Amino acid sequence: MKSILDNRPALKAEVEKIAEVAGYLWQNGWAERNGGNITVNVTDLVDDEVRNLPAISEVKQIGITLPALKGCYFYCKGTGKRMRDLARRPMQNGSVIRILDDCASYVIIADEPVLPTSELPSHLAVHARLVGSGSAYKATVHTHPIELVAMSHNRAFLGKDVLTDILWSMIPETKAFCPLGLGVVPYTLPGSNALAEATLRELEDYDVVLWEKHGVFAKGMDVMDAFDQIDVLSKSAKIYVNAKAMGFEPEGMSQAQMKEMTAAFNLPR
Ligand code: 2HA
Ligand code: ZN
Repeated sequence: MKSILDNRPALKAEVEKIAEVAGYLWQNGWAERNGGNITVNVTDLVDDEVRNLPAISEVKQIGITLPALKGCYFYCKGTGKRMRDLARRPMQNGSVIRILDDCASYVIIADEPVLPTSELPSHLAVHARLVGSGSAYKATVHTHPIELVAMSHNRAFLGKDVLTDILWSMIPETKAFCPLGLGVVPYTLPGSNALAEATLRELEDYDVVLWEKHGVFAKGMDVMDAFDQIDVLSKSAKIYVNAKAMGFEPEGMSQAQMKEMTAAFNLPR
């Protein structure tokens, strides 16, 4: 079957990266059933032929108007689709959409009319903020990492940067590779505008945001970068959980050792 990926190595490589990450999300146990979402801004990877491709869906309303996204193209996981299926067949479990000139609607252009994720408005709102601010970030990932979600059930962890400090102190790499830490959004209905708004606010200060009792939402330069940041935070959470399971409170690196990391790796704080 003909695919938009044929003879477009850059776009094909990007979609293959998305499929690879979808496999990691499933293998990690973070993506039960249709859990989680991936959207990637692929505007820079499409050519004039793609820009002229006809729509293969009717015009769909986004639900919000996002002027920054006029004429942009996104790969989006399909609504109700499973990460474990997307890992093997990305163009049958996701699709490429074009944002129309009214900036409030879109059409699907390839490969099949797979309807995008129900979280499309919140993902696109984040992309609009990124494009509008001239950011090089192109990918957003939402998933359900077990230990991080478990930690969000403890109210004592939900204060500003309480979890950031615990997770950074479990292993030096976490601070180096997730240098902004972990933002927290109090429990909010999935798919709601309120959740999108709160996520946008936290993403001003963080690359990864924990949705209380639900999951994480990350932005990254590409889908692998977003995944890596979630993965290092999850690793720290696993170390914390393992220490607790052995029956003790983990000591954590000292404040002096954390400061030493900041200086040695030239970290923001
Ligand atoms: O799309 O995980 O929170 C599936 C989800 C929504
Ligand atoms: Zn979710």
